[in-house]
Amino acid sequence: MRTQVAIIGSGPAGLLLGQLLTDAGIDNVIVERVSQAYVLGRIRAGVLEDGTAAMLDEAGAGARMRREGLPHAGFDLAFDGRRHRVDLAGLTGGRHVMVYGQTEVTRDLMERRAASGALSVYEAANVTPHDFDGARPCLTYEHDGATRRLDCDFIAGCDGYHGVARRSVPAGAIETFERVYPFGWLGIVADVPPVGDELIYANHPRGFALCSMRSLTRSRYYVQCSLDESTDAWPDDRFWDEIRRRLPAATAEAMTTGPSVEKSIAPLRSFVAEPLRFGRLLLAGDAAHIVPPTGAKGLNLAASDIRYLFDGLREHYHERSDAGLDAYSGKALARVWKAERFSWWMTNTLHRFPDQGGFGQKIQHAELDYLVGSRAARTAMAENYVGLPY
Ligand code: RFL
Ligand code: PHB
Repeated sequence: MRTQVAIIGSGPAGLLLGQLLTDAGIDNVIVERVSQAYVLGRIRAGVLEDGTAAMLDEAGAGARMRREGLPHAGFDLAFDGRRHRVDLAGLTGGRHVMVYGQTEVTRDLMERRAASGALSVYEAANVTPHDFDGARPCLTYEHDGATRRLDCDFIAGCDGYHGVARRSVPAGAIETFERVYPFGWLGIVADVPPVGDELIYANHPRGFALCSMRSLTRSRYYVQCSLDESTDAWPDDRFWDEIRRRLPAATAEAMTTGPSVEKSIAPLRSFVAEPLRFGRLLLAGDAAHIVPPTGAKGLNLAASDIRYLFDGLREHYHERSDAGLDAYSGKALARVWKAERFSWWMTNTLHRFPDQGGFGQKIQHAELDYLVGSRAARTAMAENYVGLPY
């Protein structure tokens, strides 16, 4: 089989790239390790920058998000028993974020792809990129008991942090940067109305807590936990008691609790691999970089990578220019590093660190106090949260 762009991974990065290419008349095939149902079962991101939302529109997959998504004009910071609003719209000239789950983004993109007739191969085992340092790369994989070969012009590695694309690059050609945080997030989904109209990010001596949502009837809540925790040790009652202890009293009292429909623990990590291009293999999204979820940037960075990568591929095929592809890695990484900085800063500002000590806590408190008291500080936070320009 032959295509122009072979895409590894059917997450948001791969699906978005695939749709933009299909709409531009550039042939592509998505090859995914797990089943479509498995991809749709993963509960992940919830906050879209306006630029990400605009890319879903551009890919013809934005209609349901515009109908059912919740535009948010601000969020609250909670500490010392009080809540303080960060007026995103007021601080950024009217910009909003869109609260709409990654599961729904993925579903909308999959439906759009199915309608446009482009091919996706699910449950492909042993996907392996070959010869991307030459002019004729290909992928091999196993599907339905047979080994298949997909010849292509380019391979897009959109296969997430644990994928095969980054690992196929010779060690000497890639440099990685990493910070692992000494805690994780224990998250639940429950079919109860969210405690507030907007998200609440809480700093508390017992650890960070986040009140988010998926809809007006479905809440998404997180608490910072240690890395050796297991969800077995967290029956719903314990979770609800813990999150309420970390919130201002009036907020805790207003919280509606109920049985969780999902519960999981995610470790927190910052990671960047450089560069993003190795001949005809191009990395995008979590395959190339990870941020801790505190700044809500992971999915949004996948989208901004795809913005630059799609523009580069379109120029290659339609304008016979490789300028965009040559600039891809540098442009994408410049934006990635700013989101890495912001996510690291939000994580440092809001979590309890085991080795923080009295000095660290005083500095953290001063940072929060400065944010509450300074419009300039809040503006810097707000412009990063709604998303830096592409
Ligand atoms: P994905 O979504 O991981 O998709 C990669 C796909 O590649 C497949 N794959 C392979 N396919 C073929 N062969 C192989 N060898 C393969 N190996 C892997 C996988 O099965 C998968 O389908 O990467 P992508 O597309 O780059 O998208 C990135 C986002 O998923 C991720 O950054 C976000 O979920 C991060 N994130 C958040 N991002 C935000 O922008 N806003 C948020 O509010 C937000 N909250 C979160 C998050 C991530 C979380 N977790 C669980 C890590 C909250 C959490 C708790
Ligand atoms: C979520 O709703 O899952 C969510 C929201 C904001 C974050 C991280 C996760 O910063």
